[in-house]
Amino acid sequence: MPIDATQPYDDANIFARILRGEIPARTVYEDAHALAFHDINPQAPHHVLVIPKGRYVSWDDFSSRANDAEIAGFVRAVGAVARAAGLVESGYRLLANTGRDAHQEVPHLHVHIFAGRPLGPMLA
Ligand code: DGP
Repeated sequence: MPIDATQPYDDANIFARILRGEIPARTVYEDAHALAFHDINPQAPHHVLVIPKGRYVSWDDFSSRANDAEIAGFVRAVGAVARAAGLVESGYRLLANTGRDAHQEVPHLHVHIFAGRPLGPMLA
């Protein structure tokens, strides 16, 4: 079910539980601002999710409420995850589904990294 991007943060959401170590994930990167792990239902040969450690429902919530250090740290983490996976030369796609029409399902901001094959001109 798609979520409402304006809903309050729910500490029981699945990515909050992964952050707290209550649910396992195939982690590929972690720093002070972000955690990255493989998507459970990969849509490309390489499909990783990067999430901020702060309690943000969506891209809208994050971009309006996070402080500059959190935003810079998260953006740098997304780049670092892609570089560490060796994706820069072949290329990769970033996606942050936000709210109902984008079919955001998990109410904790996540950026998808897709790579590993030609992805075509657009996902929409
Ligand atoms: P979105 O539609 O943008 O909200 O994508 C949510 C993604 O989260 C979807 O590709 C599947 C993934 N996902 C859902 N539950 C879990 C989980 O428990 N573990 C992992 N690793 N990924 C999950």
